[in-house]
Amino acid sequence: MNFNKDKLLLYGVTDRSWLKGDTLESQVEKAILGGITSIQLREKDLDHDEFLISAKKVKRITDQYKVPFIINDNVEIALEVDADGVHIGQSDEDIIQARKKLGRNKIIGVSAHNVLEAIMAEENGADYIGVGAVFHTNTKSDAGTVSYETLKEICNRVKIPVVAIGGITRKNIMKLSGSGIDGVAVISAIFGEQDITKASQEMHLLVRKELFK
Ligand code: TZP
Ligand code: MG
Repeated sequence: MNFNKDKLLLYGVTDRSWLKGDTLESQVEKAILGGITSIQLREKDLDHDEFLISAKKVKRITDQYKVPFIINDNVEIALEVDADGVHIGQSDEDIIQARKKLGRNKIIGVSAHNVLEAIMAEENGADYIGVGAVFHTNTKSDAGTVSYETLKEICNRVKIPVVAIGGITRKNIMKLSGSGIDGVAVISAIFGEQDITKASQEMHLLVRKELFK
């Protein structure tokens, strides 16, 4: 996988609670057609075998469109399906262990909520950092909020790419302009929409406009 920061521009994160009778892989395809540049499979309620089945189905789509495929919080699943990488939470041990298991060629993303966590993640070998929640979100009940100032400082202090996450919509994305982020990660503003392709298309145009002006 030819991964670089451009692939983080519009990072879709899946959520089964928005399926409404559709399949996850079909939703992912719709989001890709609209312009998401990476996808993270986030499965919070599946056991190992179910997660594996889901990952294989989604990977068929991401392979077809050559979109980077990241697994949330599960190095074993990432290895089993040969995903492009993993996204993990706050544990230094995790990053180092994950790197040992995945090797140099896989992507490791790490969540950070402050400057120190971001610097530590970079030192421990993360490839990118996810910072949030930058706005209020109903998607993750335990997500604390990170201020614009902190987001900006993180972007200044680390060399690896930074994506913002949490409550980002087409209406508030412009508030992230000038922070230095490389992209945004989004669940509900894409997968919670009636027309997923249209939502990601509009979001893609807005991210480009707001982040690079
Ligand atoms: N981590 C911090 S906020 C969040 C995660 C996974 C939820 C993002 O979802 P939404 O719907 O884009 O606010
Ligand atoms: Mg930076």
